[in-house]
Amino acid sequence: MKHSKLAVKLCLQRGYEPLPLVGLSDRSHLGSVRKMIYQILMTYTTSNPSSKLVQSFRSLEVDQQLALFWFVYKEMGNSVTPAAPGAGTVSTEVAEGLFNQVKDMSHEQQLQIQRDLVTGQNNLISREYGAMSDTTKLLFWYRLAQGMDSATIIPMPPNYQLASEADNLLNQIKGLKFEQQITLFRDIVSPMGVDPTTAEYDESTGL
Ligand code: 45D
Repeated sequence: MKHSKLAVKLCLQRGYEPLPLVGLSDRSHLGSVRKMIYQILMTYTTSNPSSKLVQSFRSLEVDQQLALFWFVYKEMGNSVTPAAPGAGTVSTEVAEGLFNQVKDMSHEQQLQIQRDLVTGQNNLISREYGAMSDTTKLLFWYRLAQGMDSATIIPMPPNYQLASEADNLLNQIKGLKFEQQITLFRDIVSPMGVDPTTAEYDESTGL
């Protein structure tokens, strides 16, 4: 009894709702706690608008993913400023270094390398990409899109039209709040490329 009073006090001190106060007083309630956690997780993963959109995005063909991402960039316009303060985990130099490697390639290679990133082909660029933080990945894609604007990176063909599925997705993305959009883009770019810490040895490339 003394024990649980102490527990309540400690919880309150740390700003947590003590279990006894929400009606969960002893170990026999552990099952209910697990059930609650499970329900919360399930609600999150099935009703989180971003996670459904991520899945839809990934189910598009690679060129449609690239094209859609381009239109997203166009929509975002000036709302993104890479110099934004509080860009804690972003490494501008790392993003720039990888961008410069792509910039030096031919237009055809630039397109191929972006397709490879999307599909997770094992090559040096993909591995360097996979070693970057999610925010740095975002910045890298942002730099590529800027490069397309100035034609240092292969530009979009003029009058390119999105397929209806991708266009539908674009409209859903437009309807998200800014923070939700950023979360979505992070979730999209995060698994692209190859994570060098977990990738299996590839005999054909020796990577
Ligand atoms: O010929 O916290 C097709 C930071 C086929 C700051 C093609 C940030 C036909 C820190 C495939 C269509 C700024 C990093 C050609 C946050 C054909 C921070 C080619 C936020 C040529 C939050 C298509 C950053 C191609 C954000 C090559 C929000 C398409 C960044 C390429 C957002 C498309 C970045 C590209 C976005 C799209 C980048 C490169 C939305 C890039 C989009």
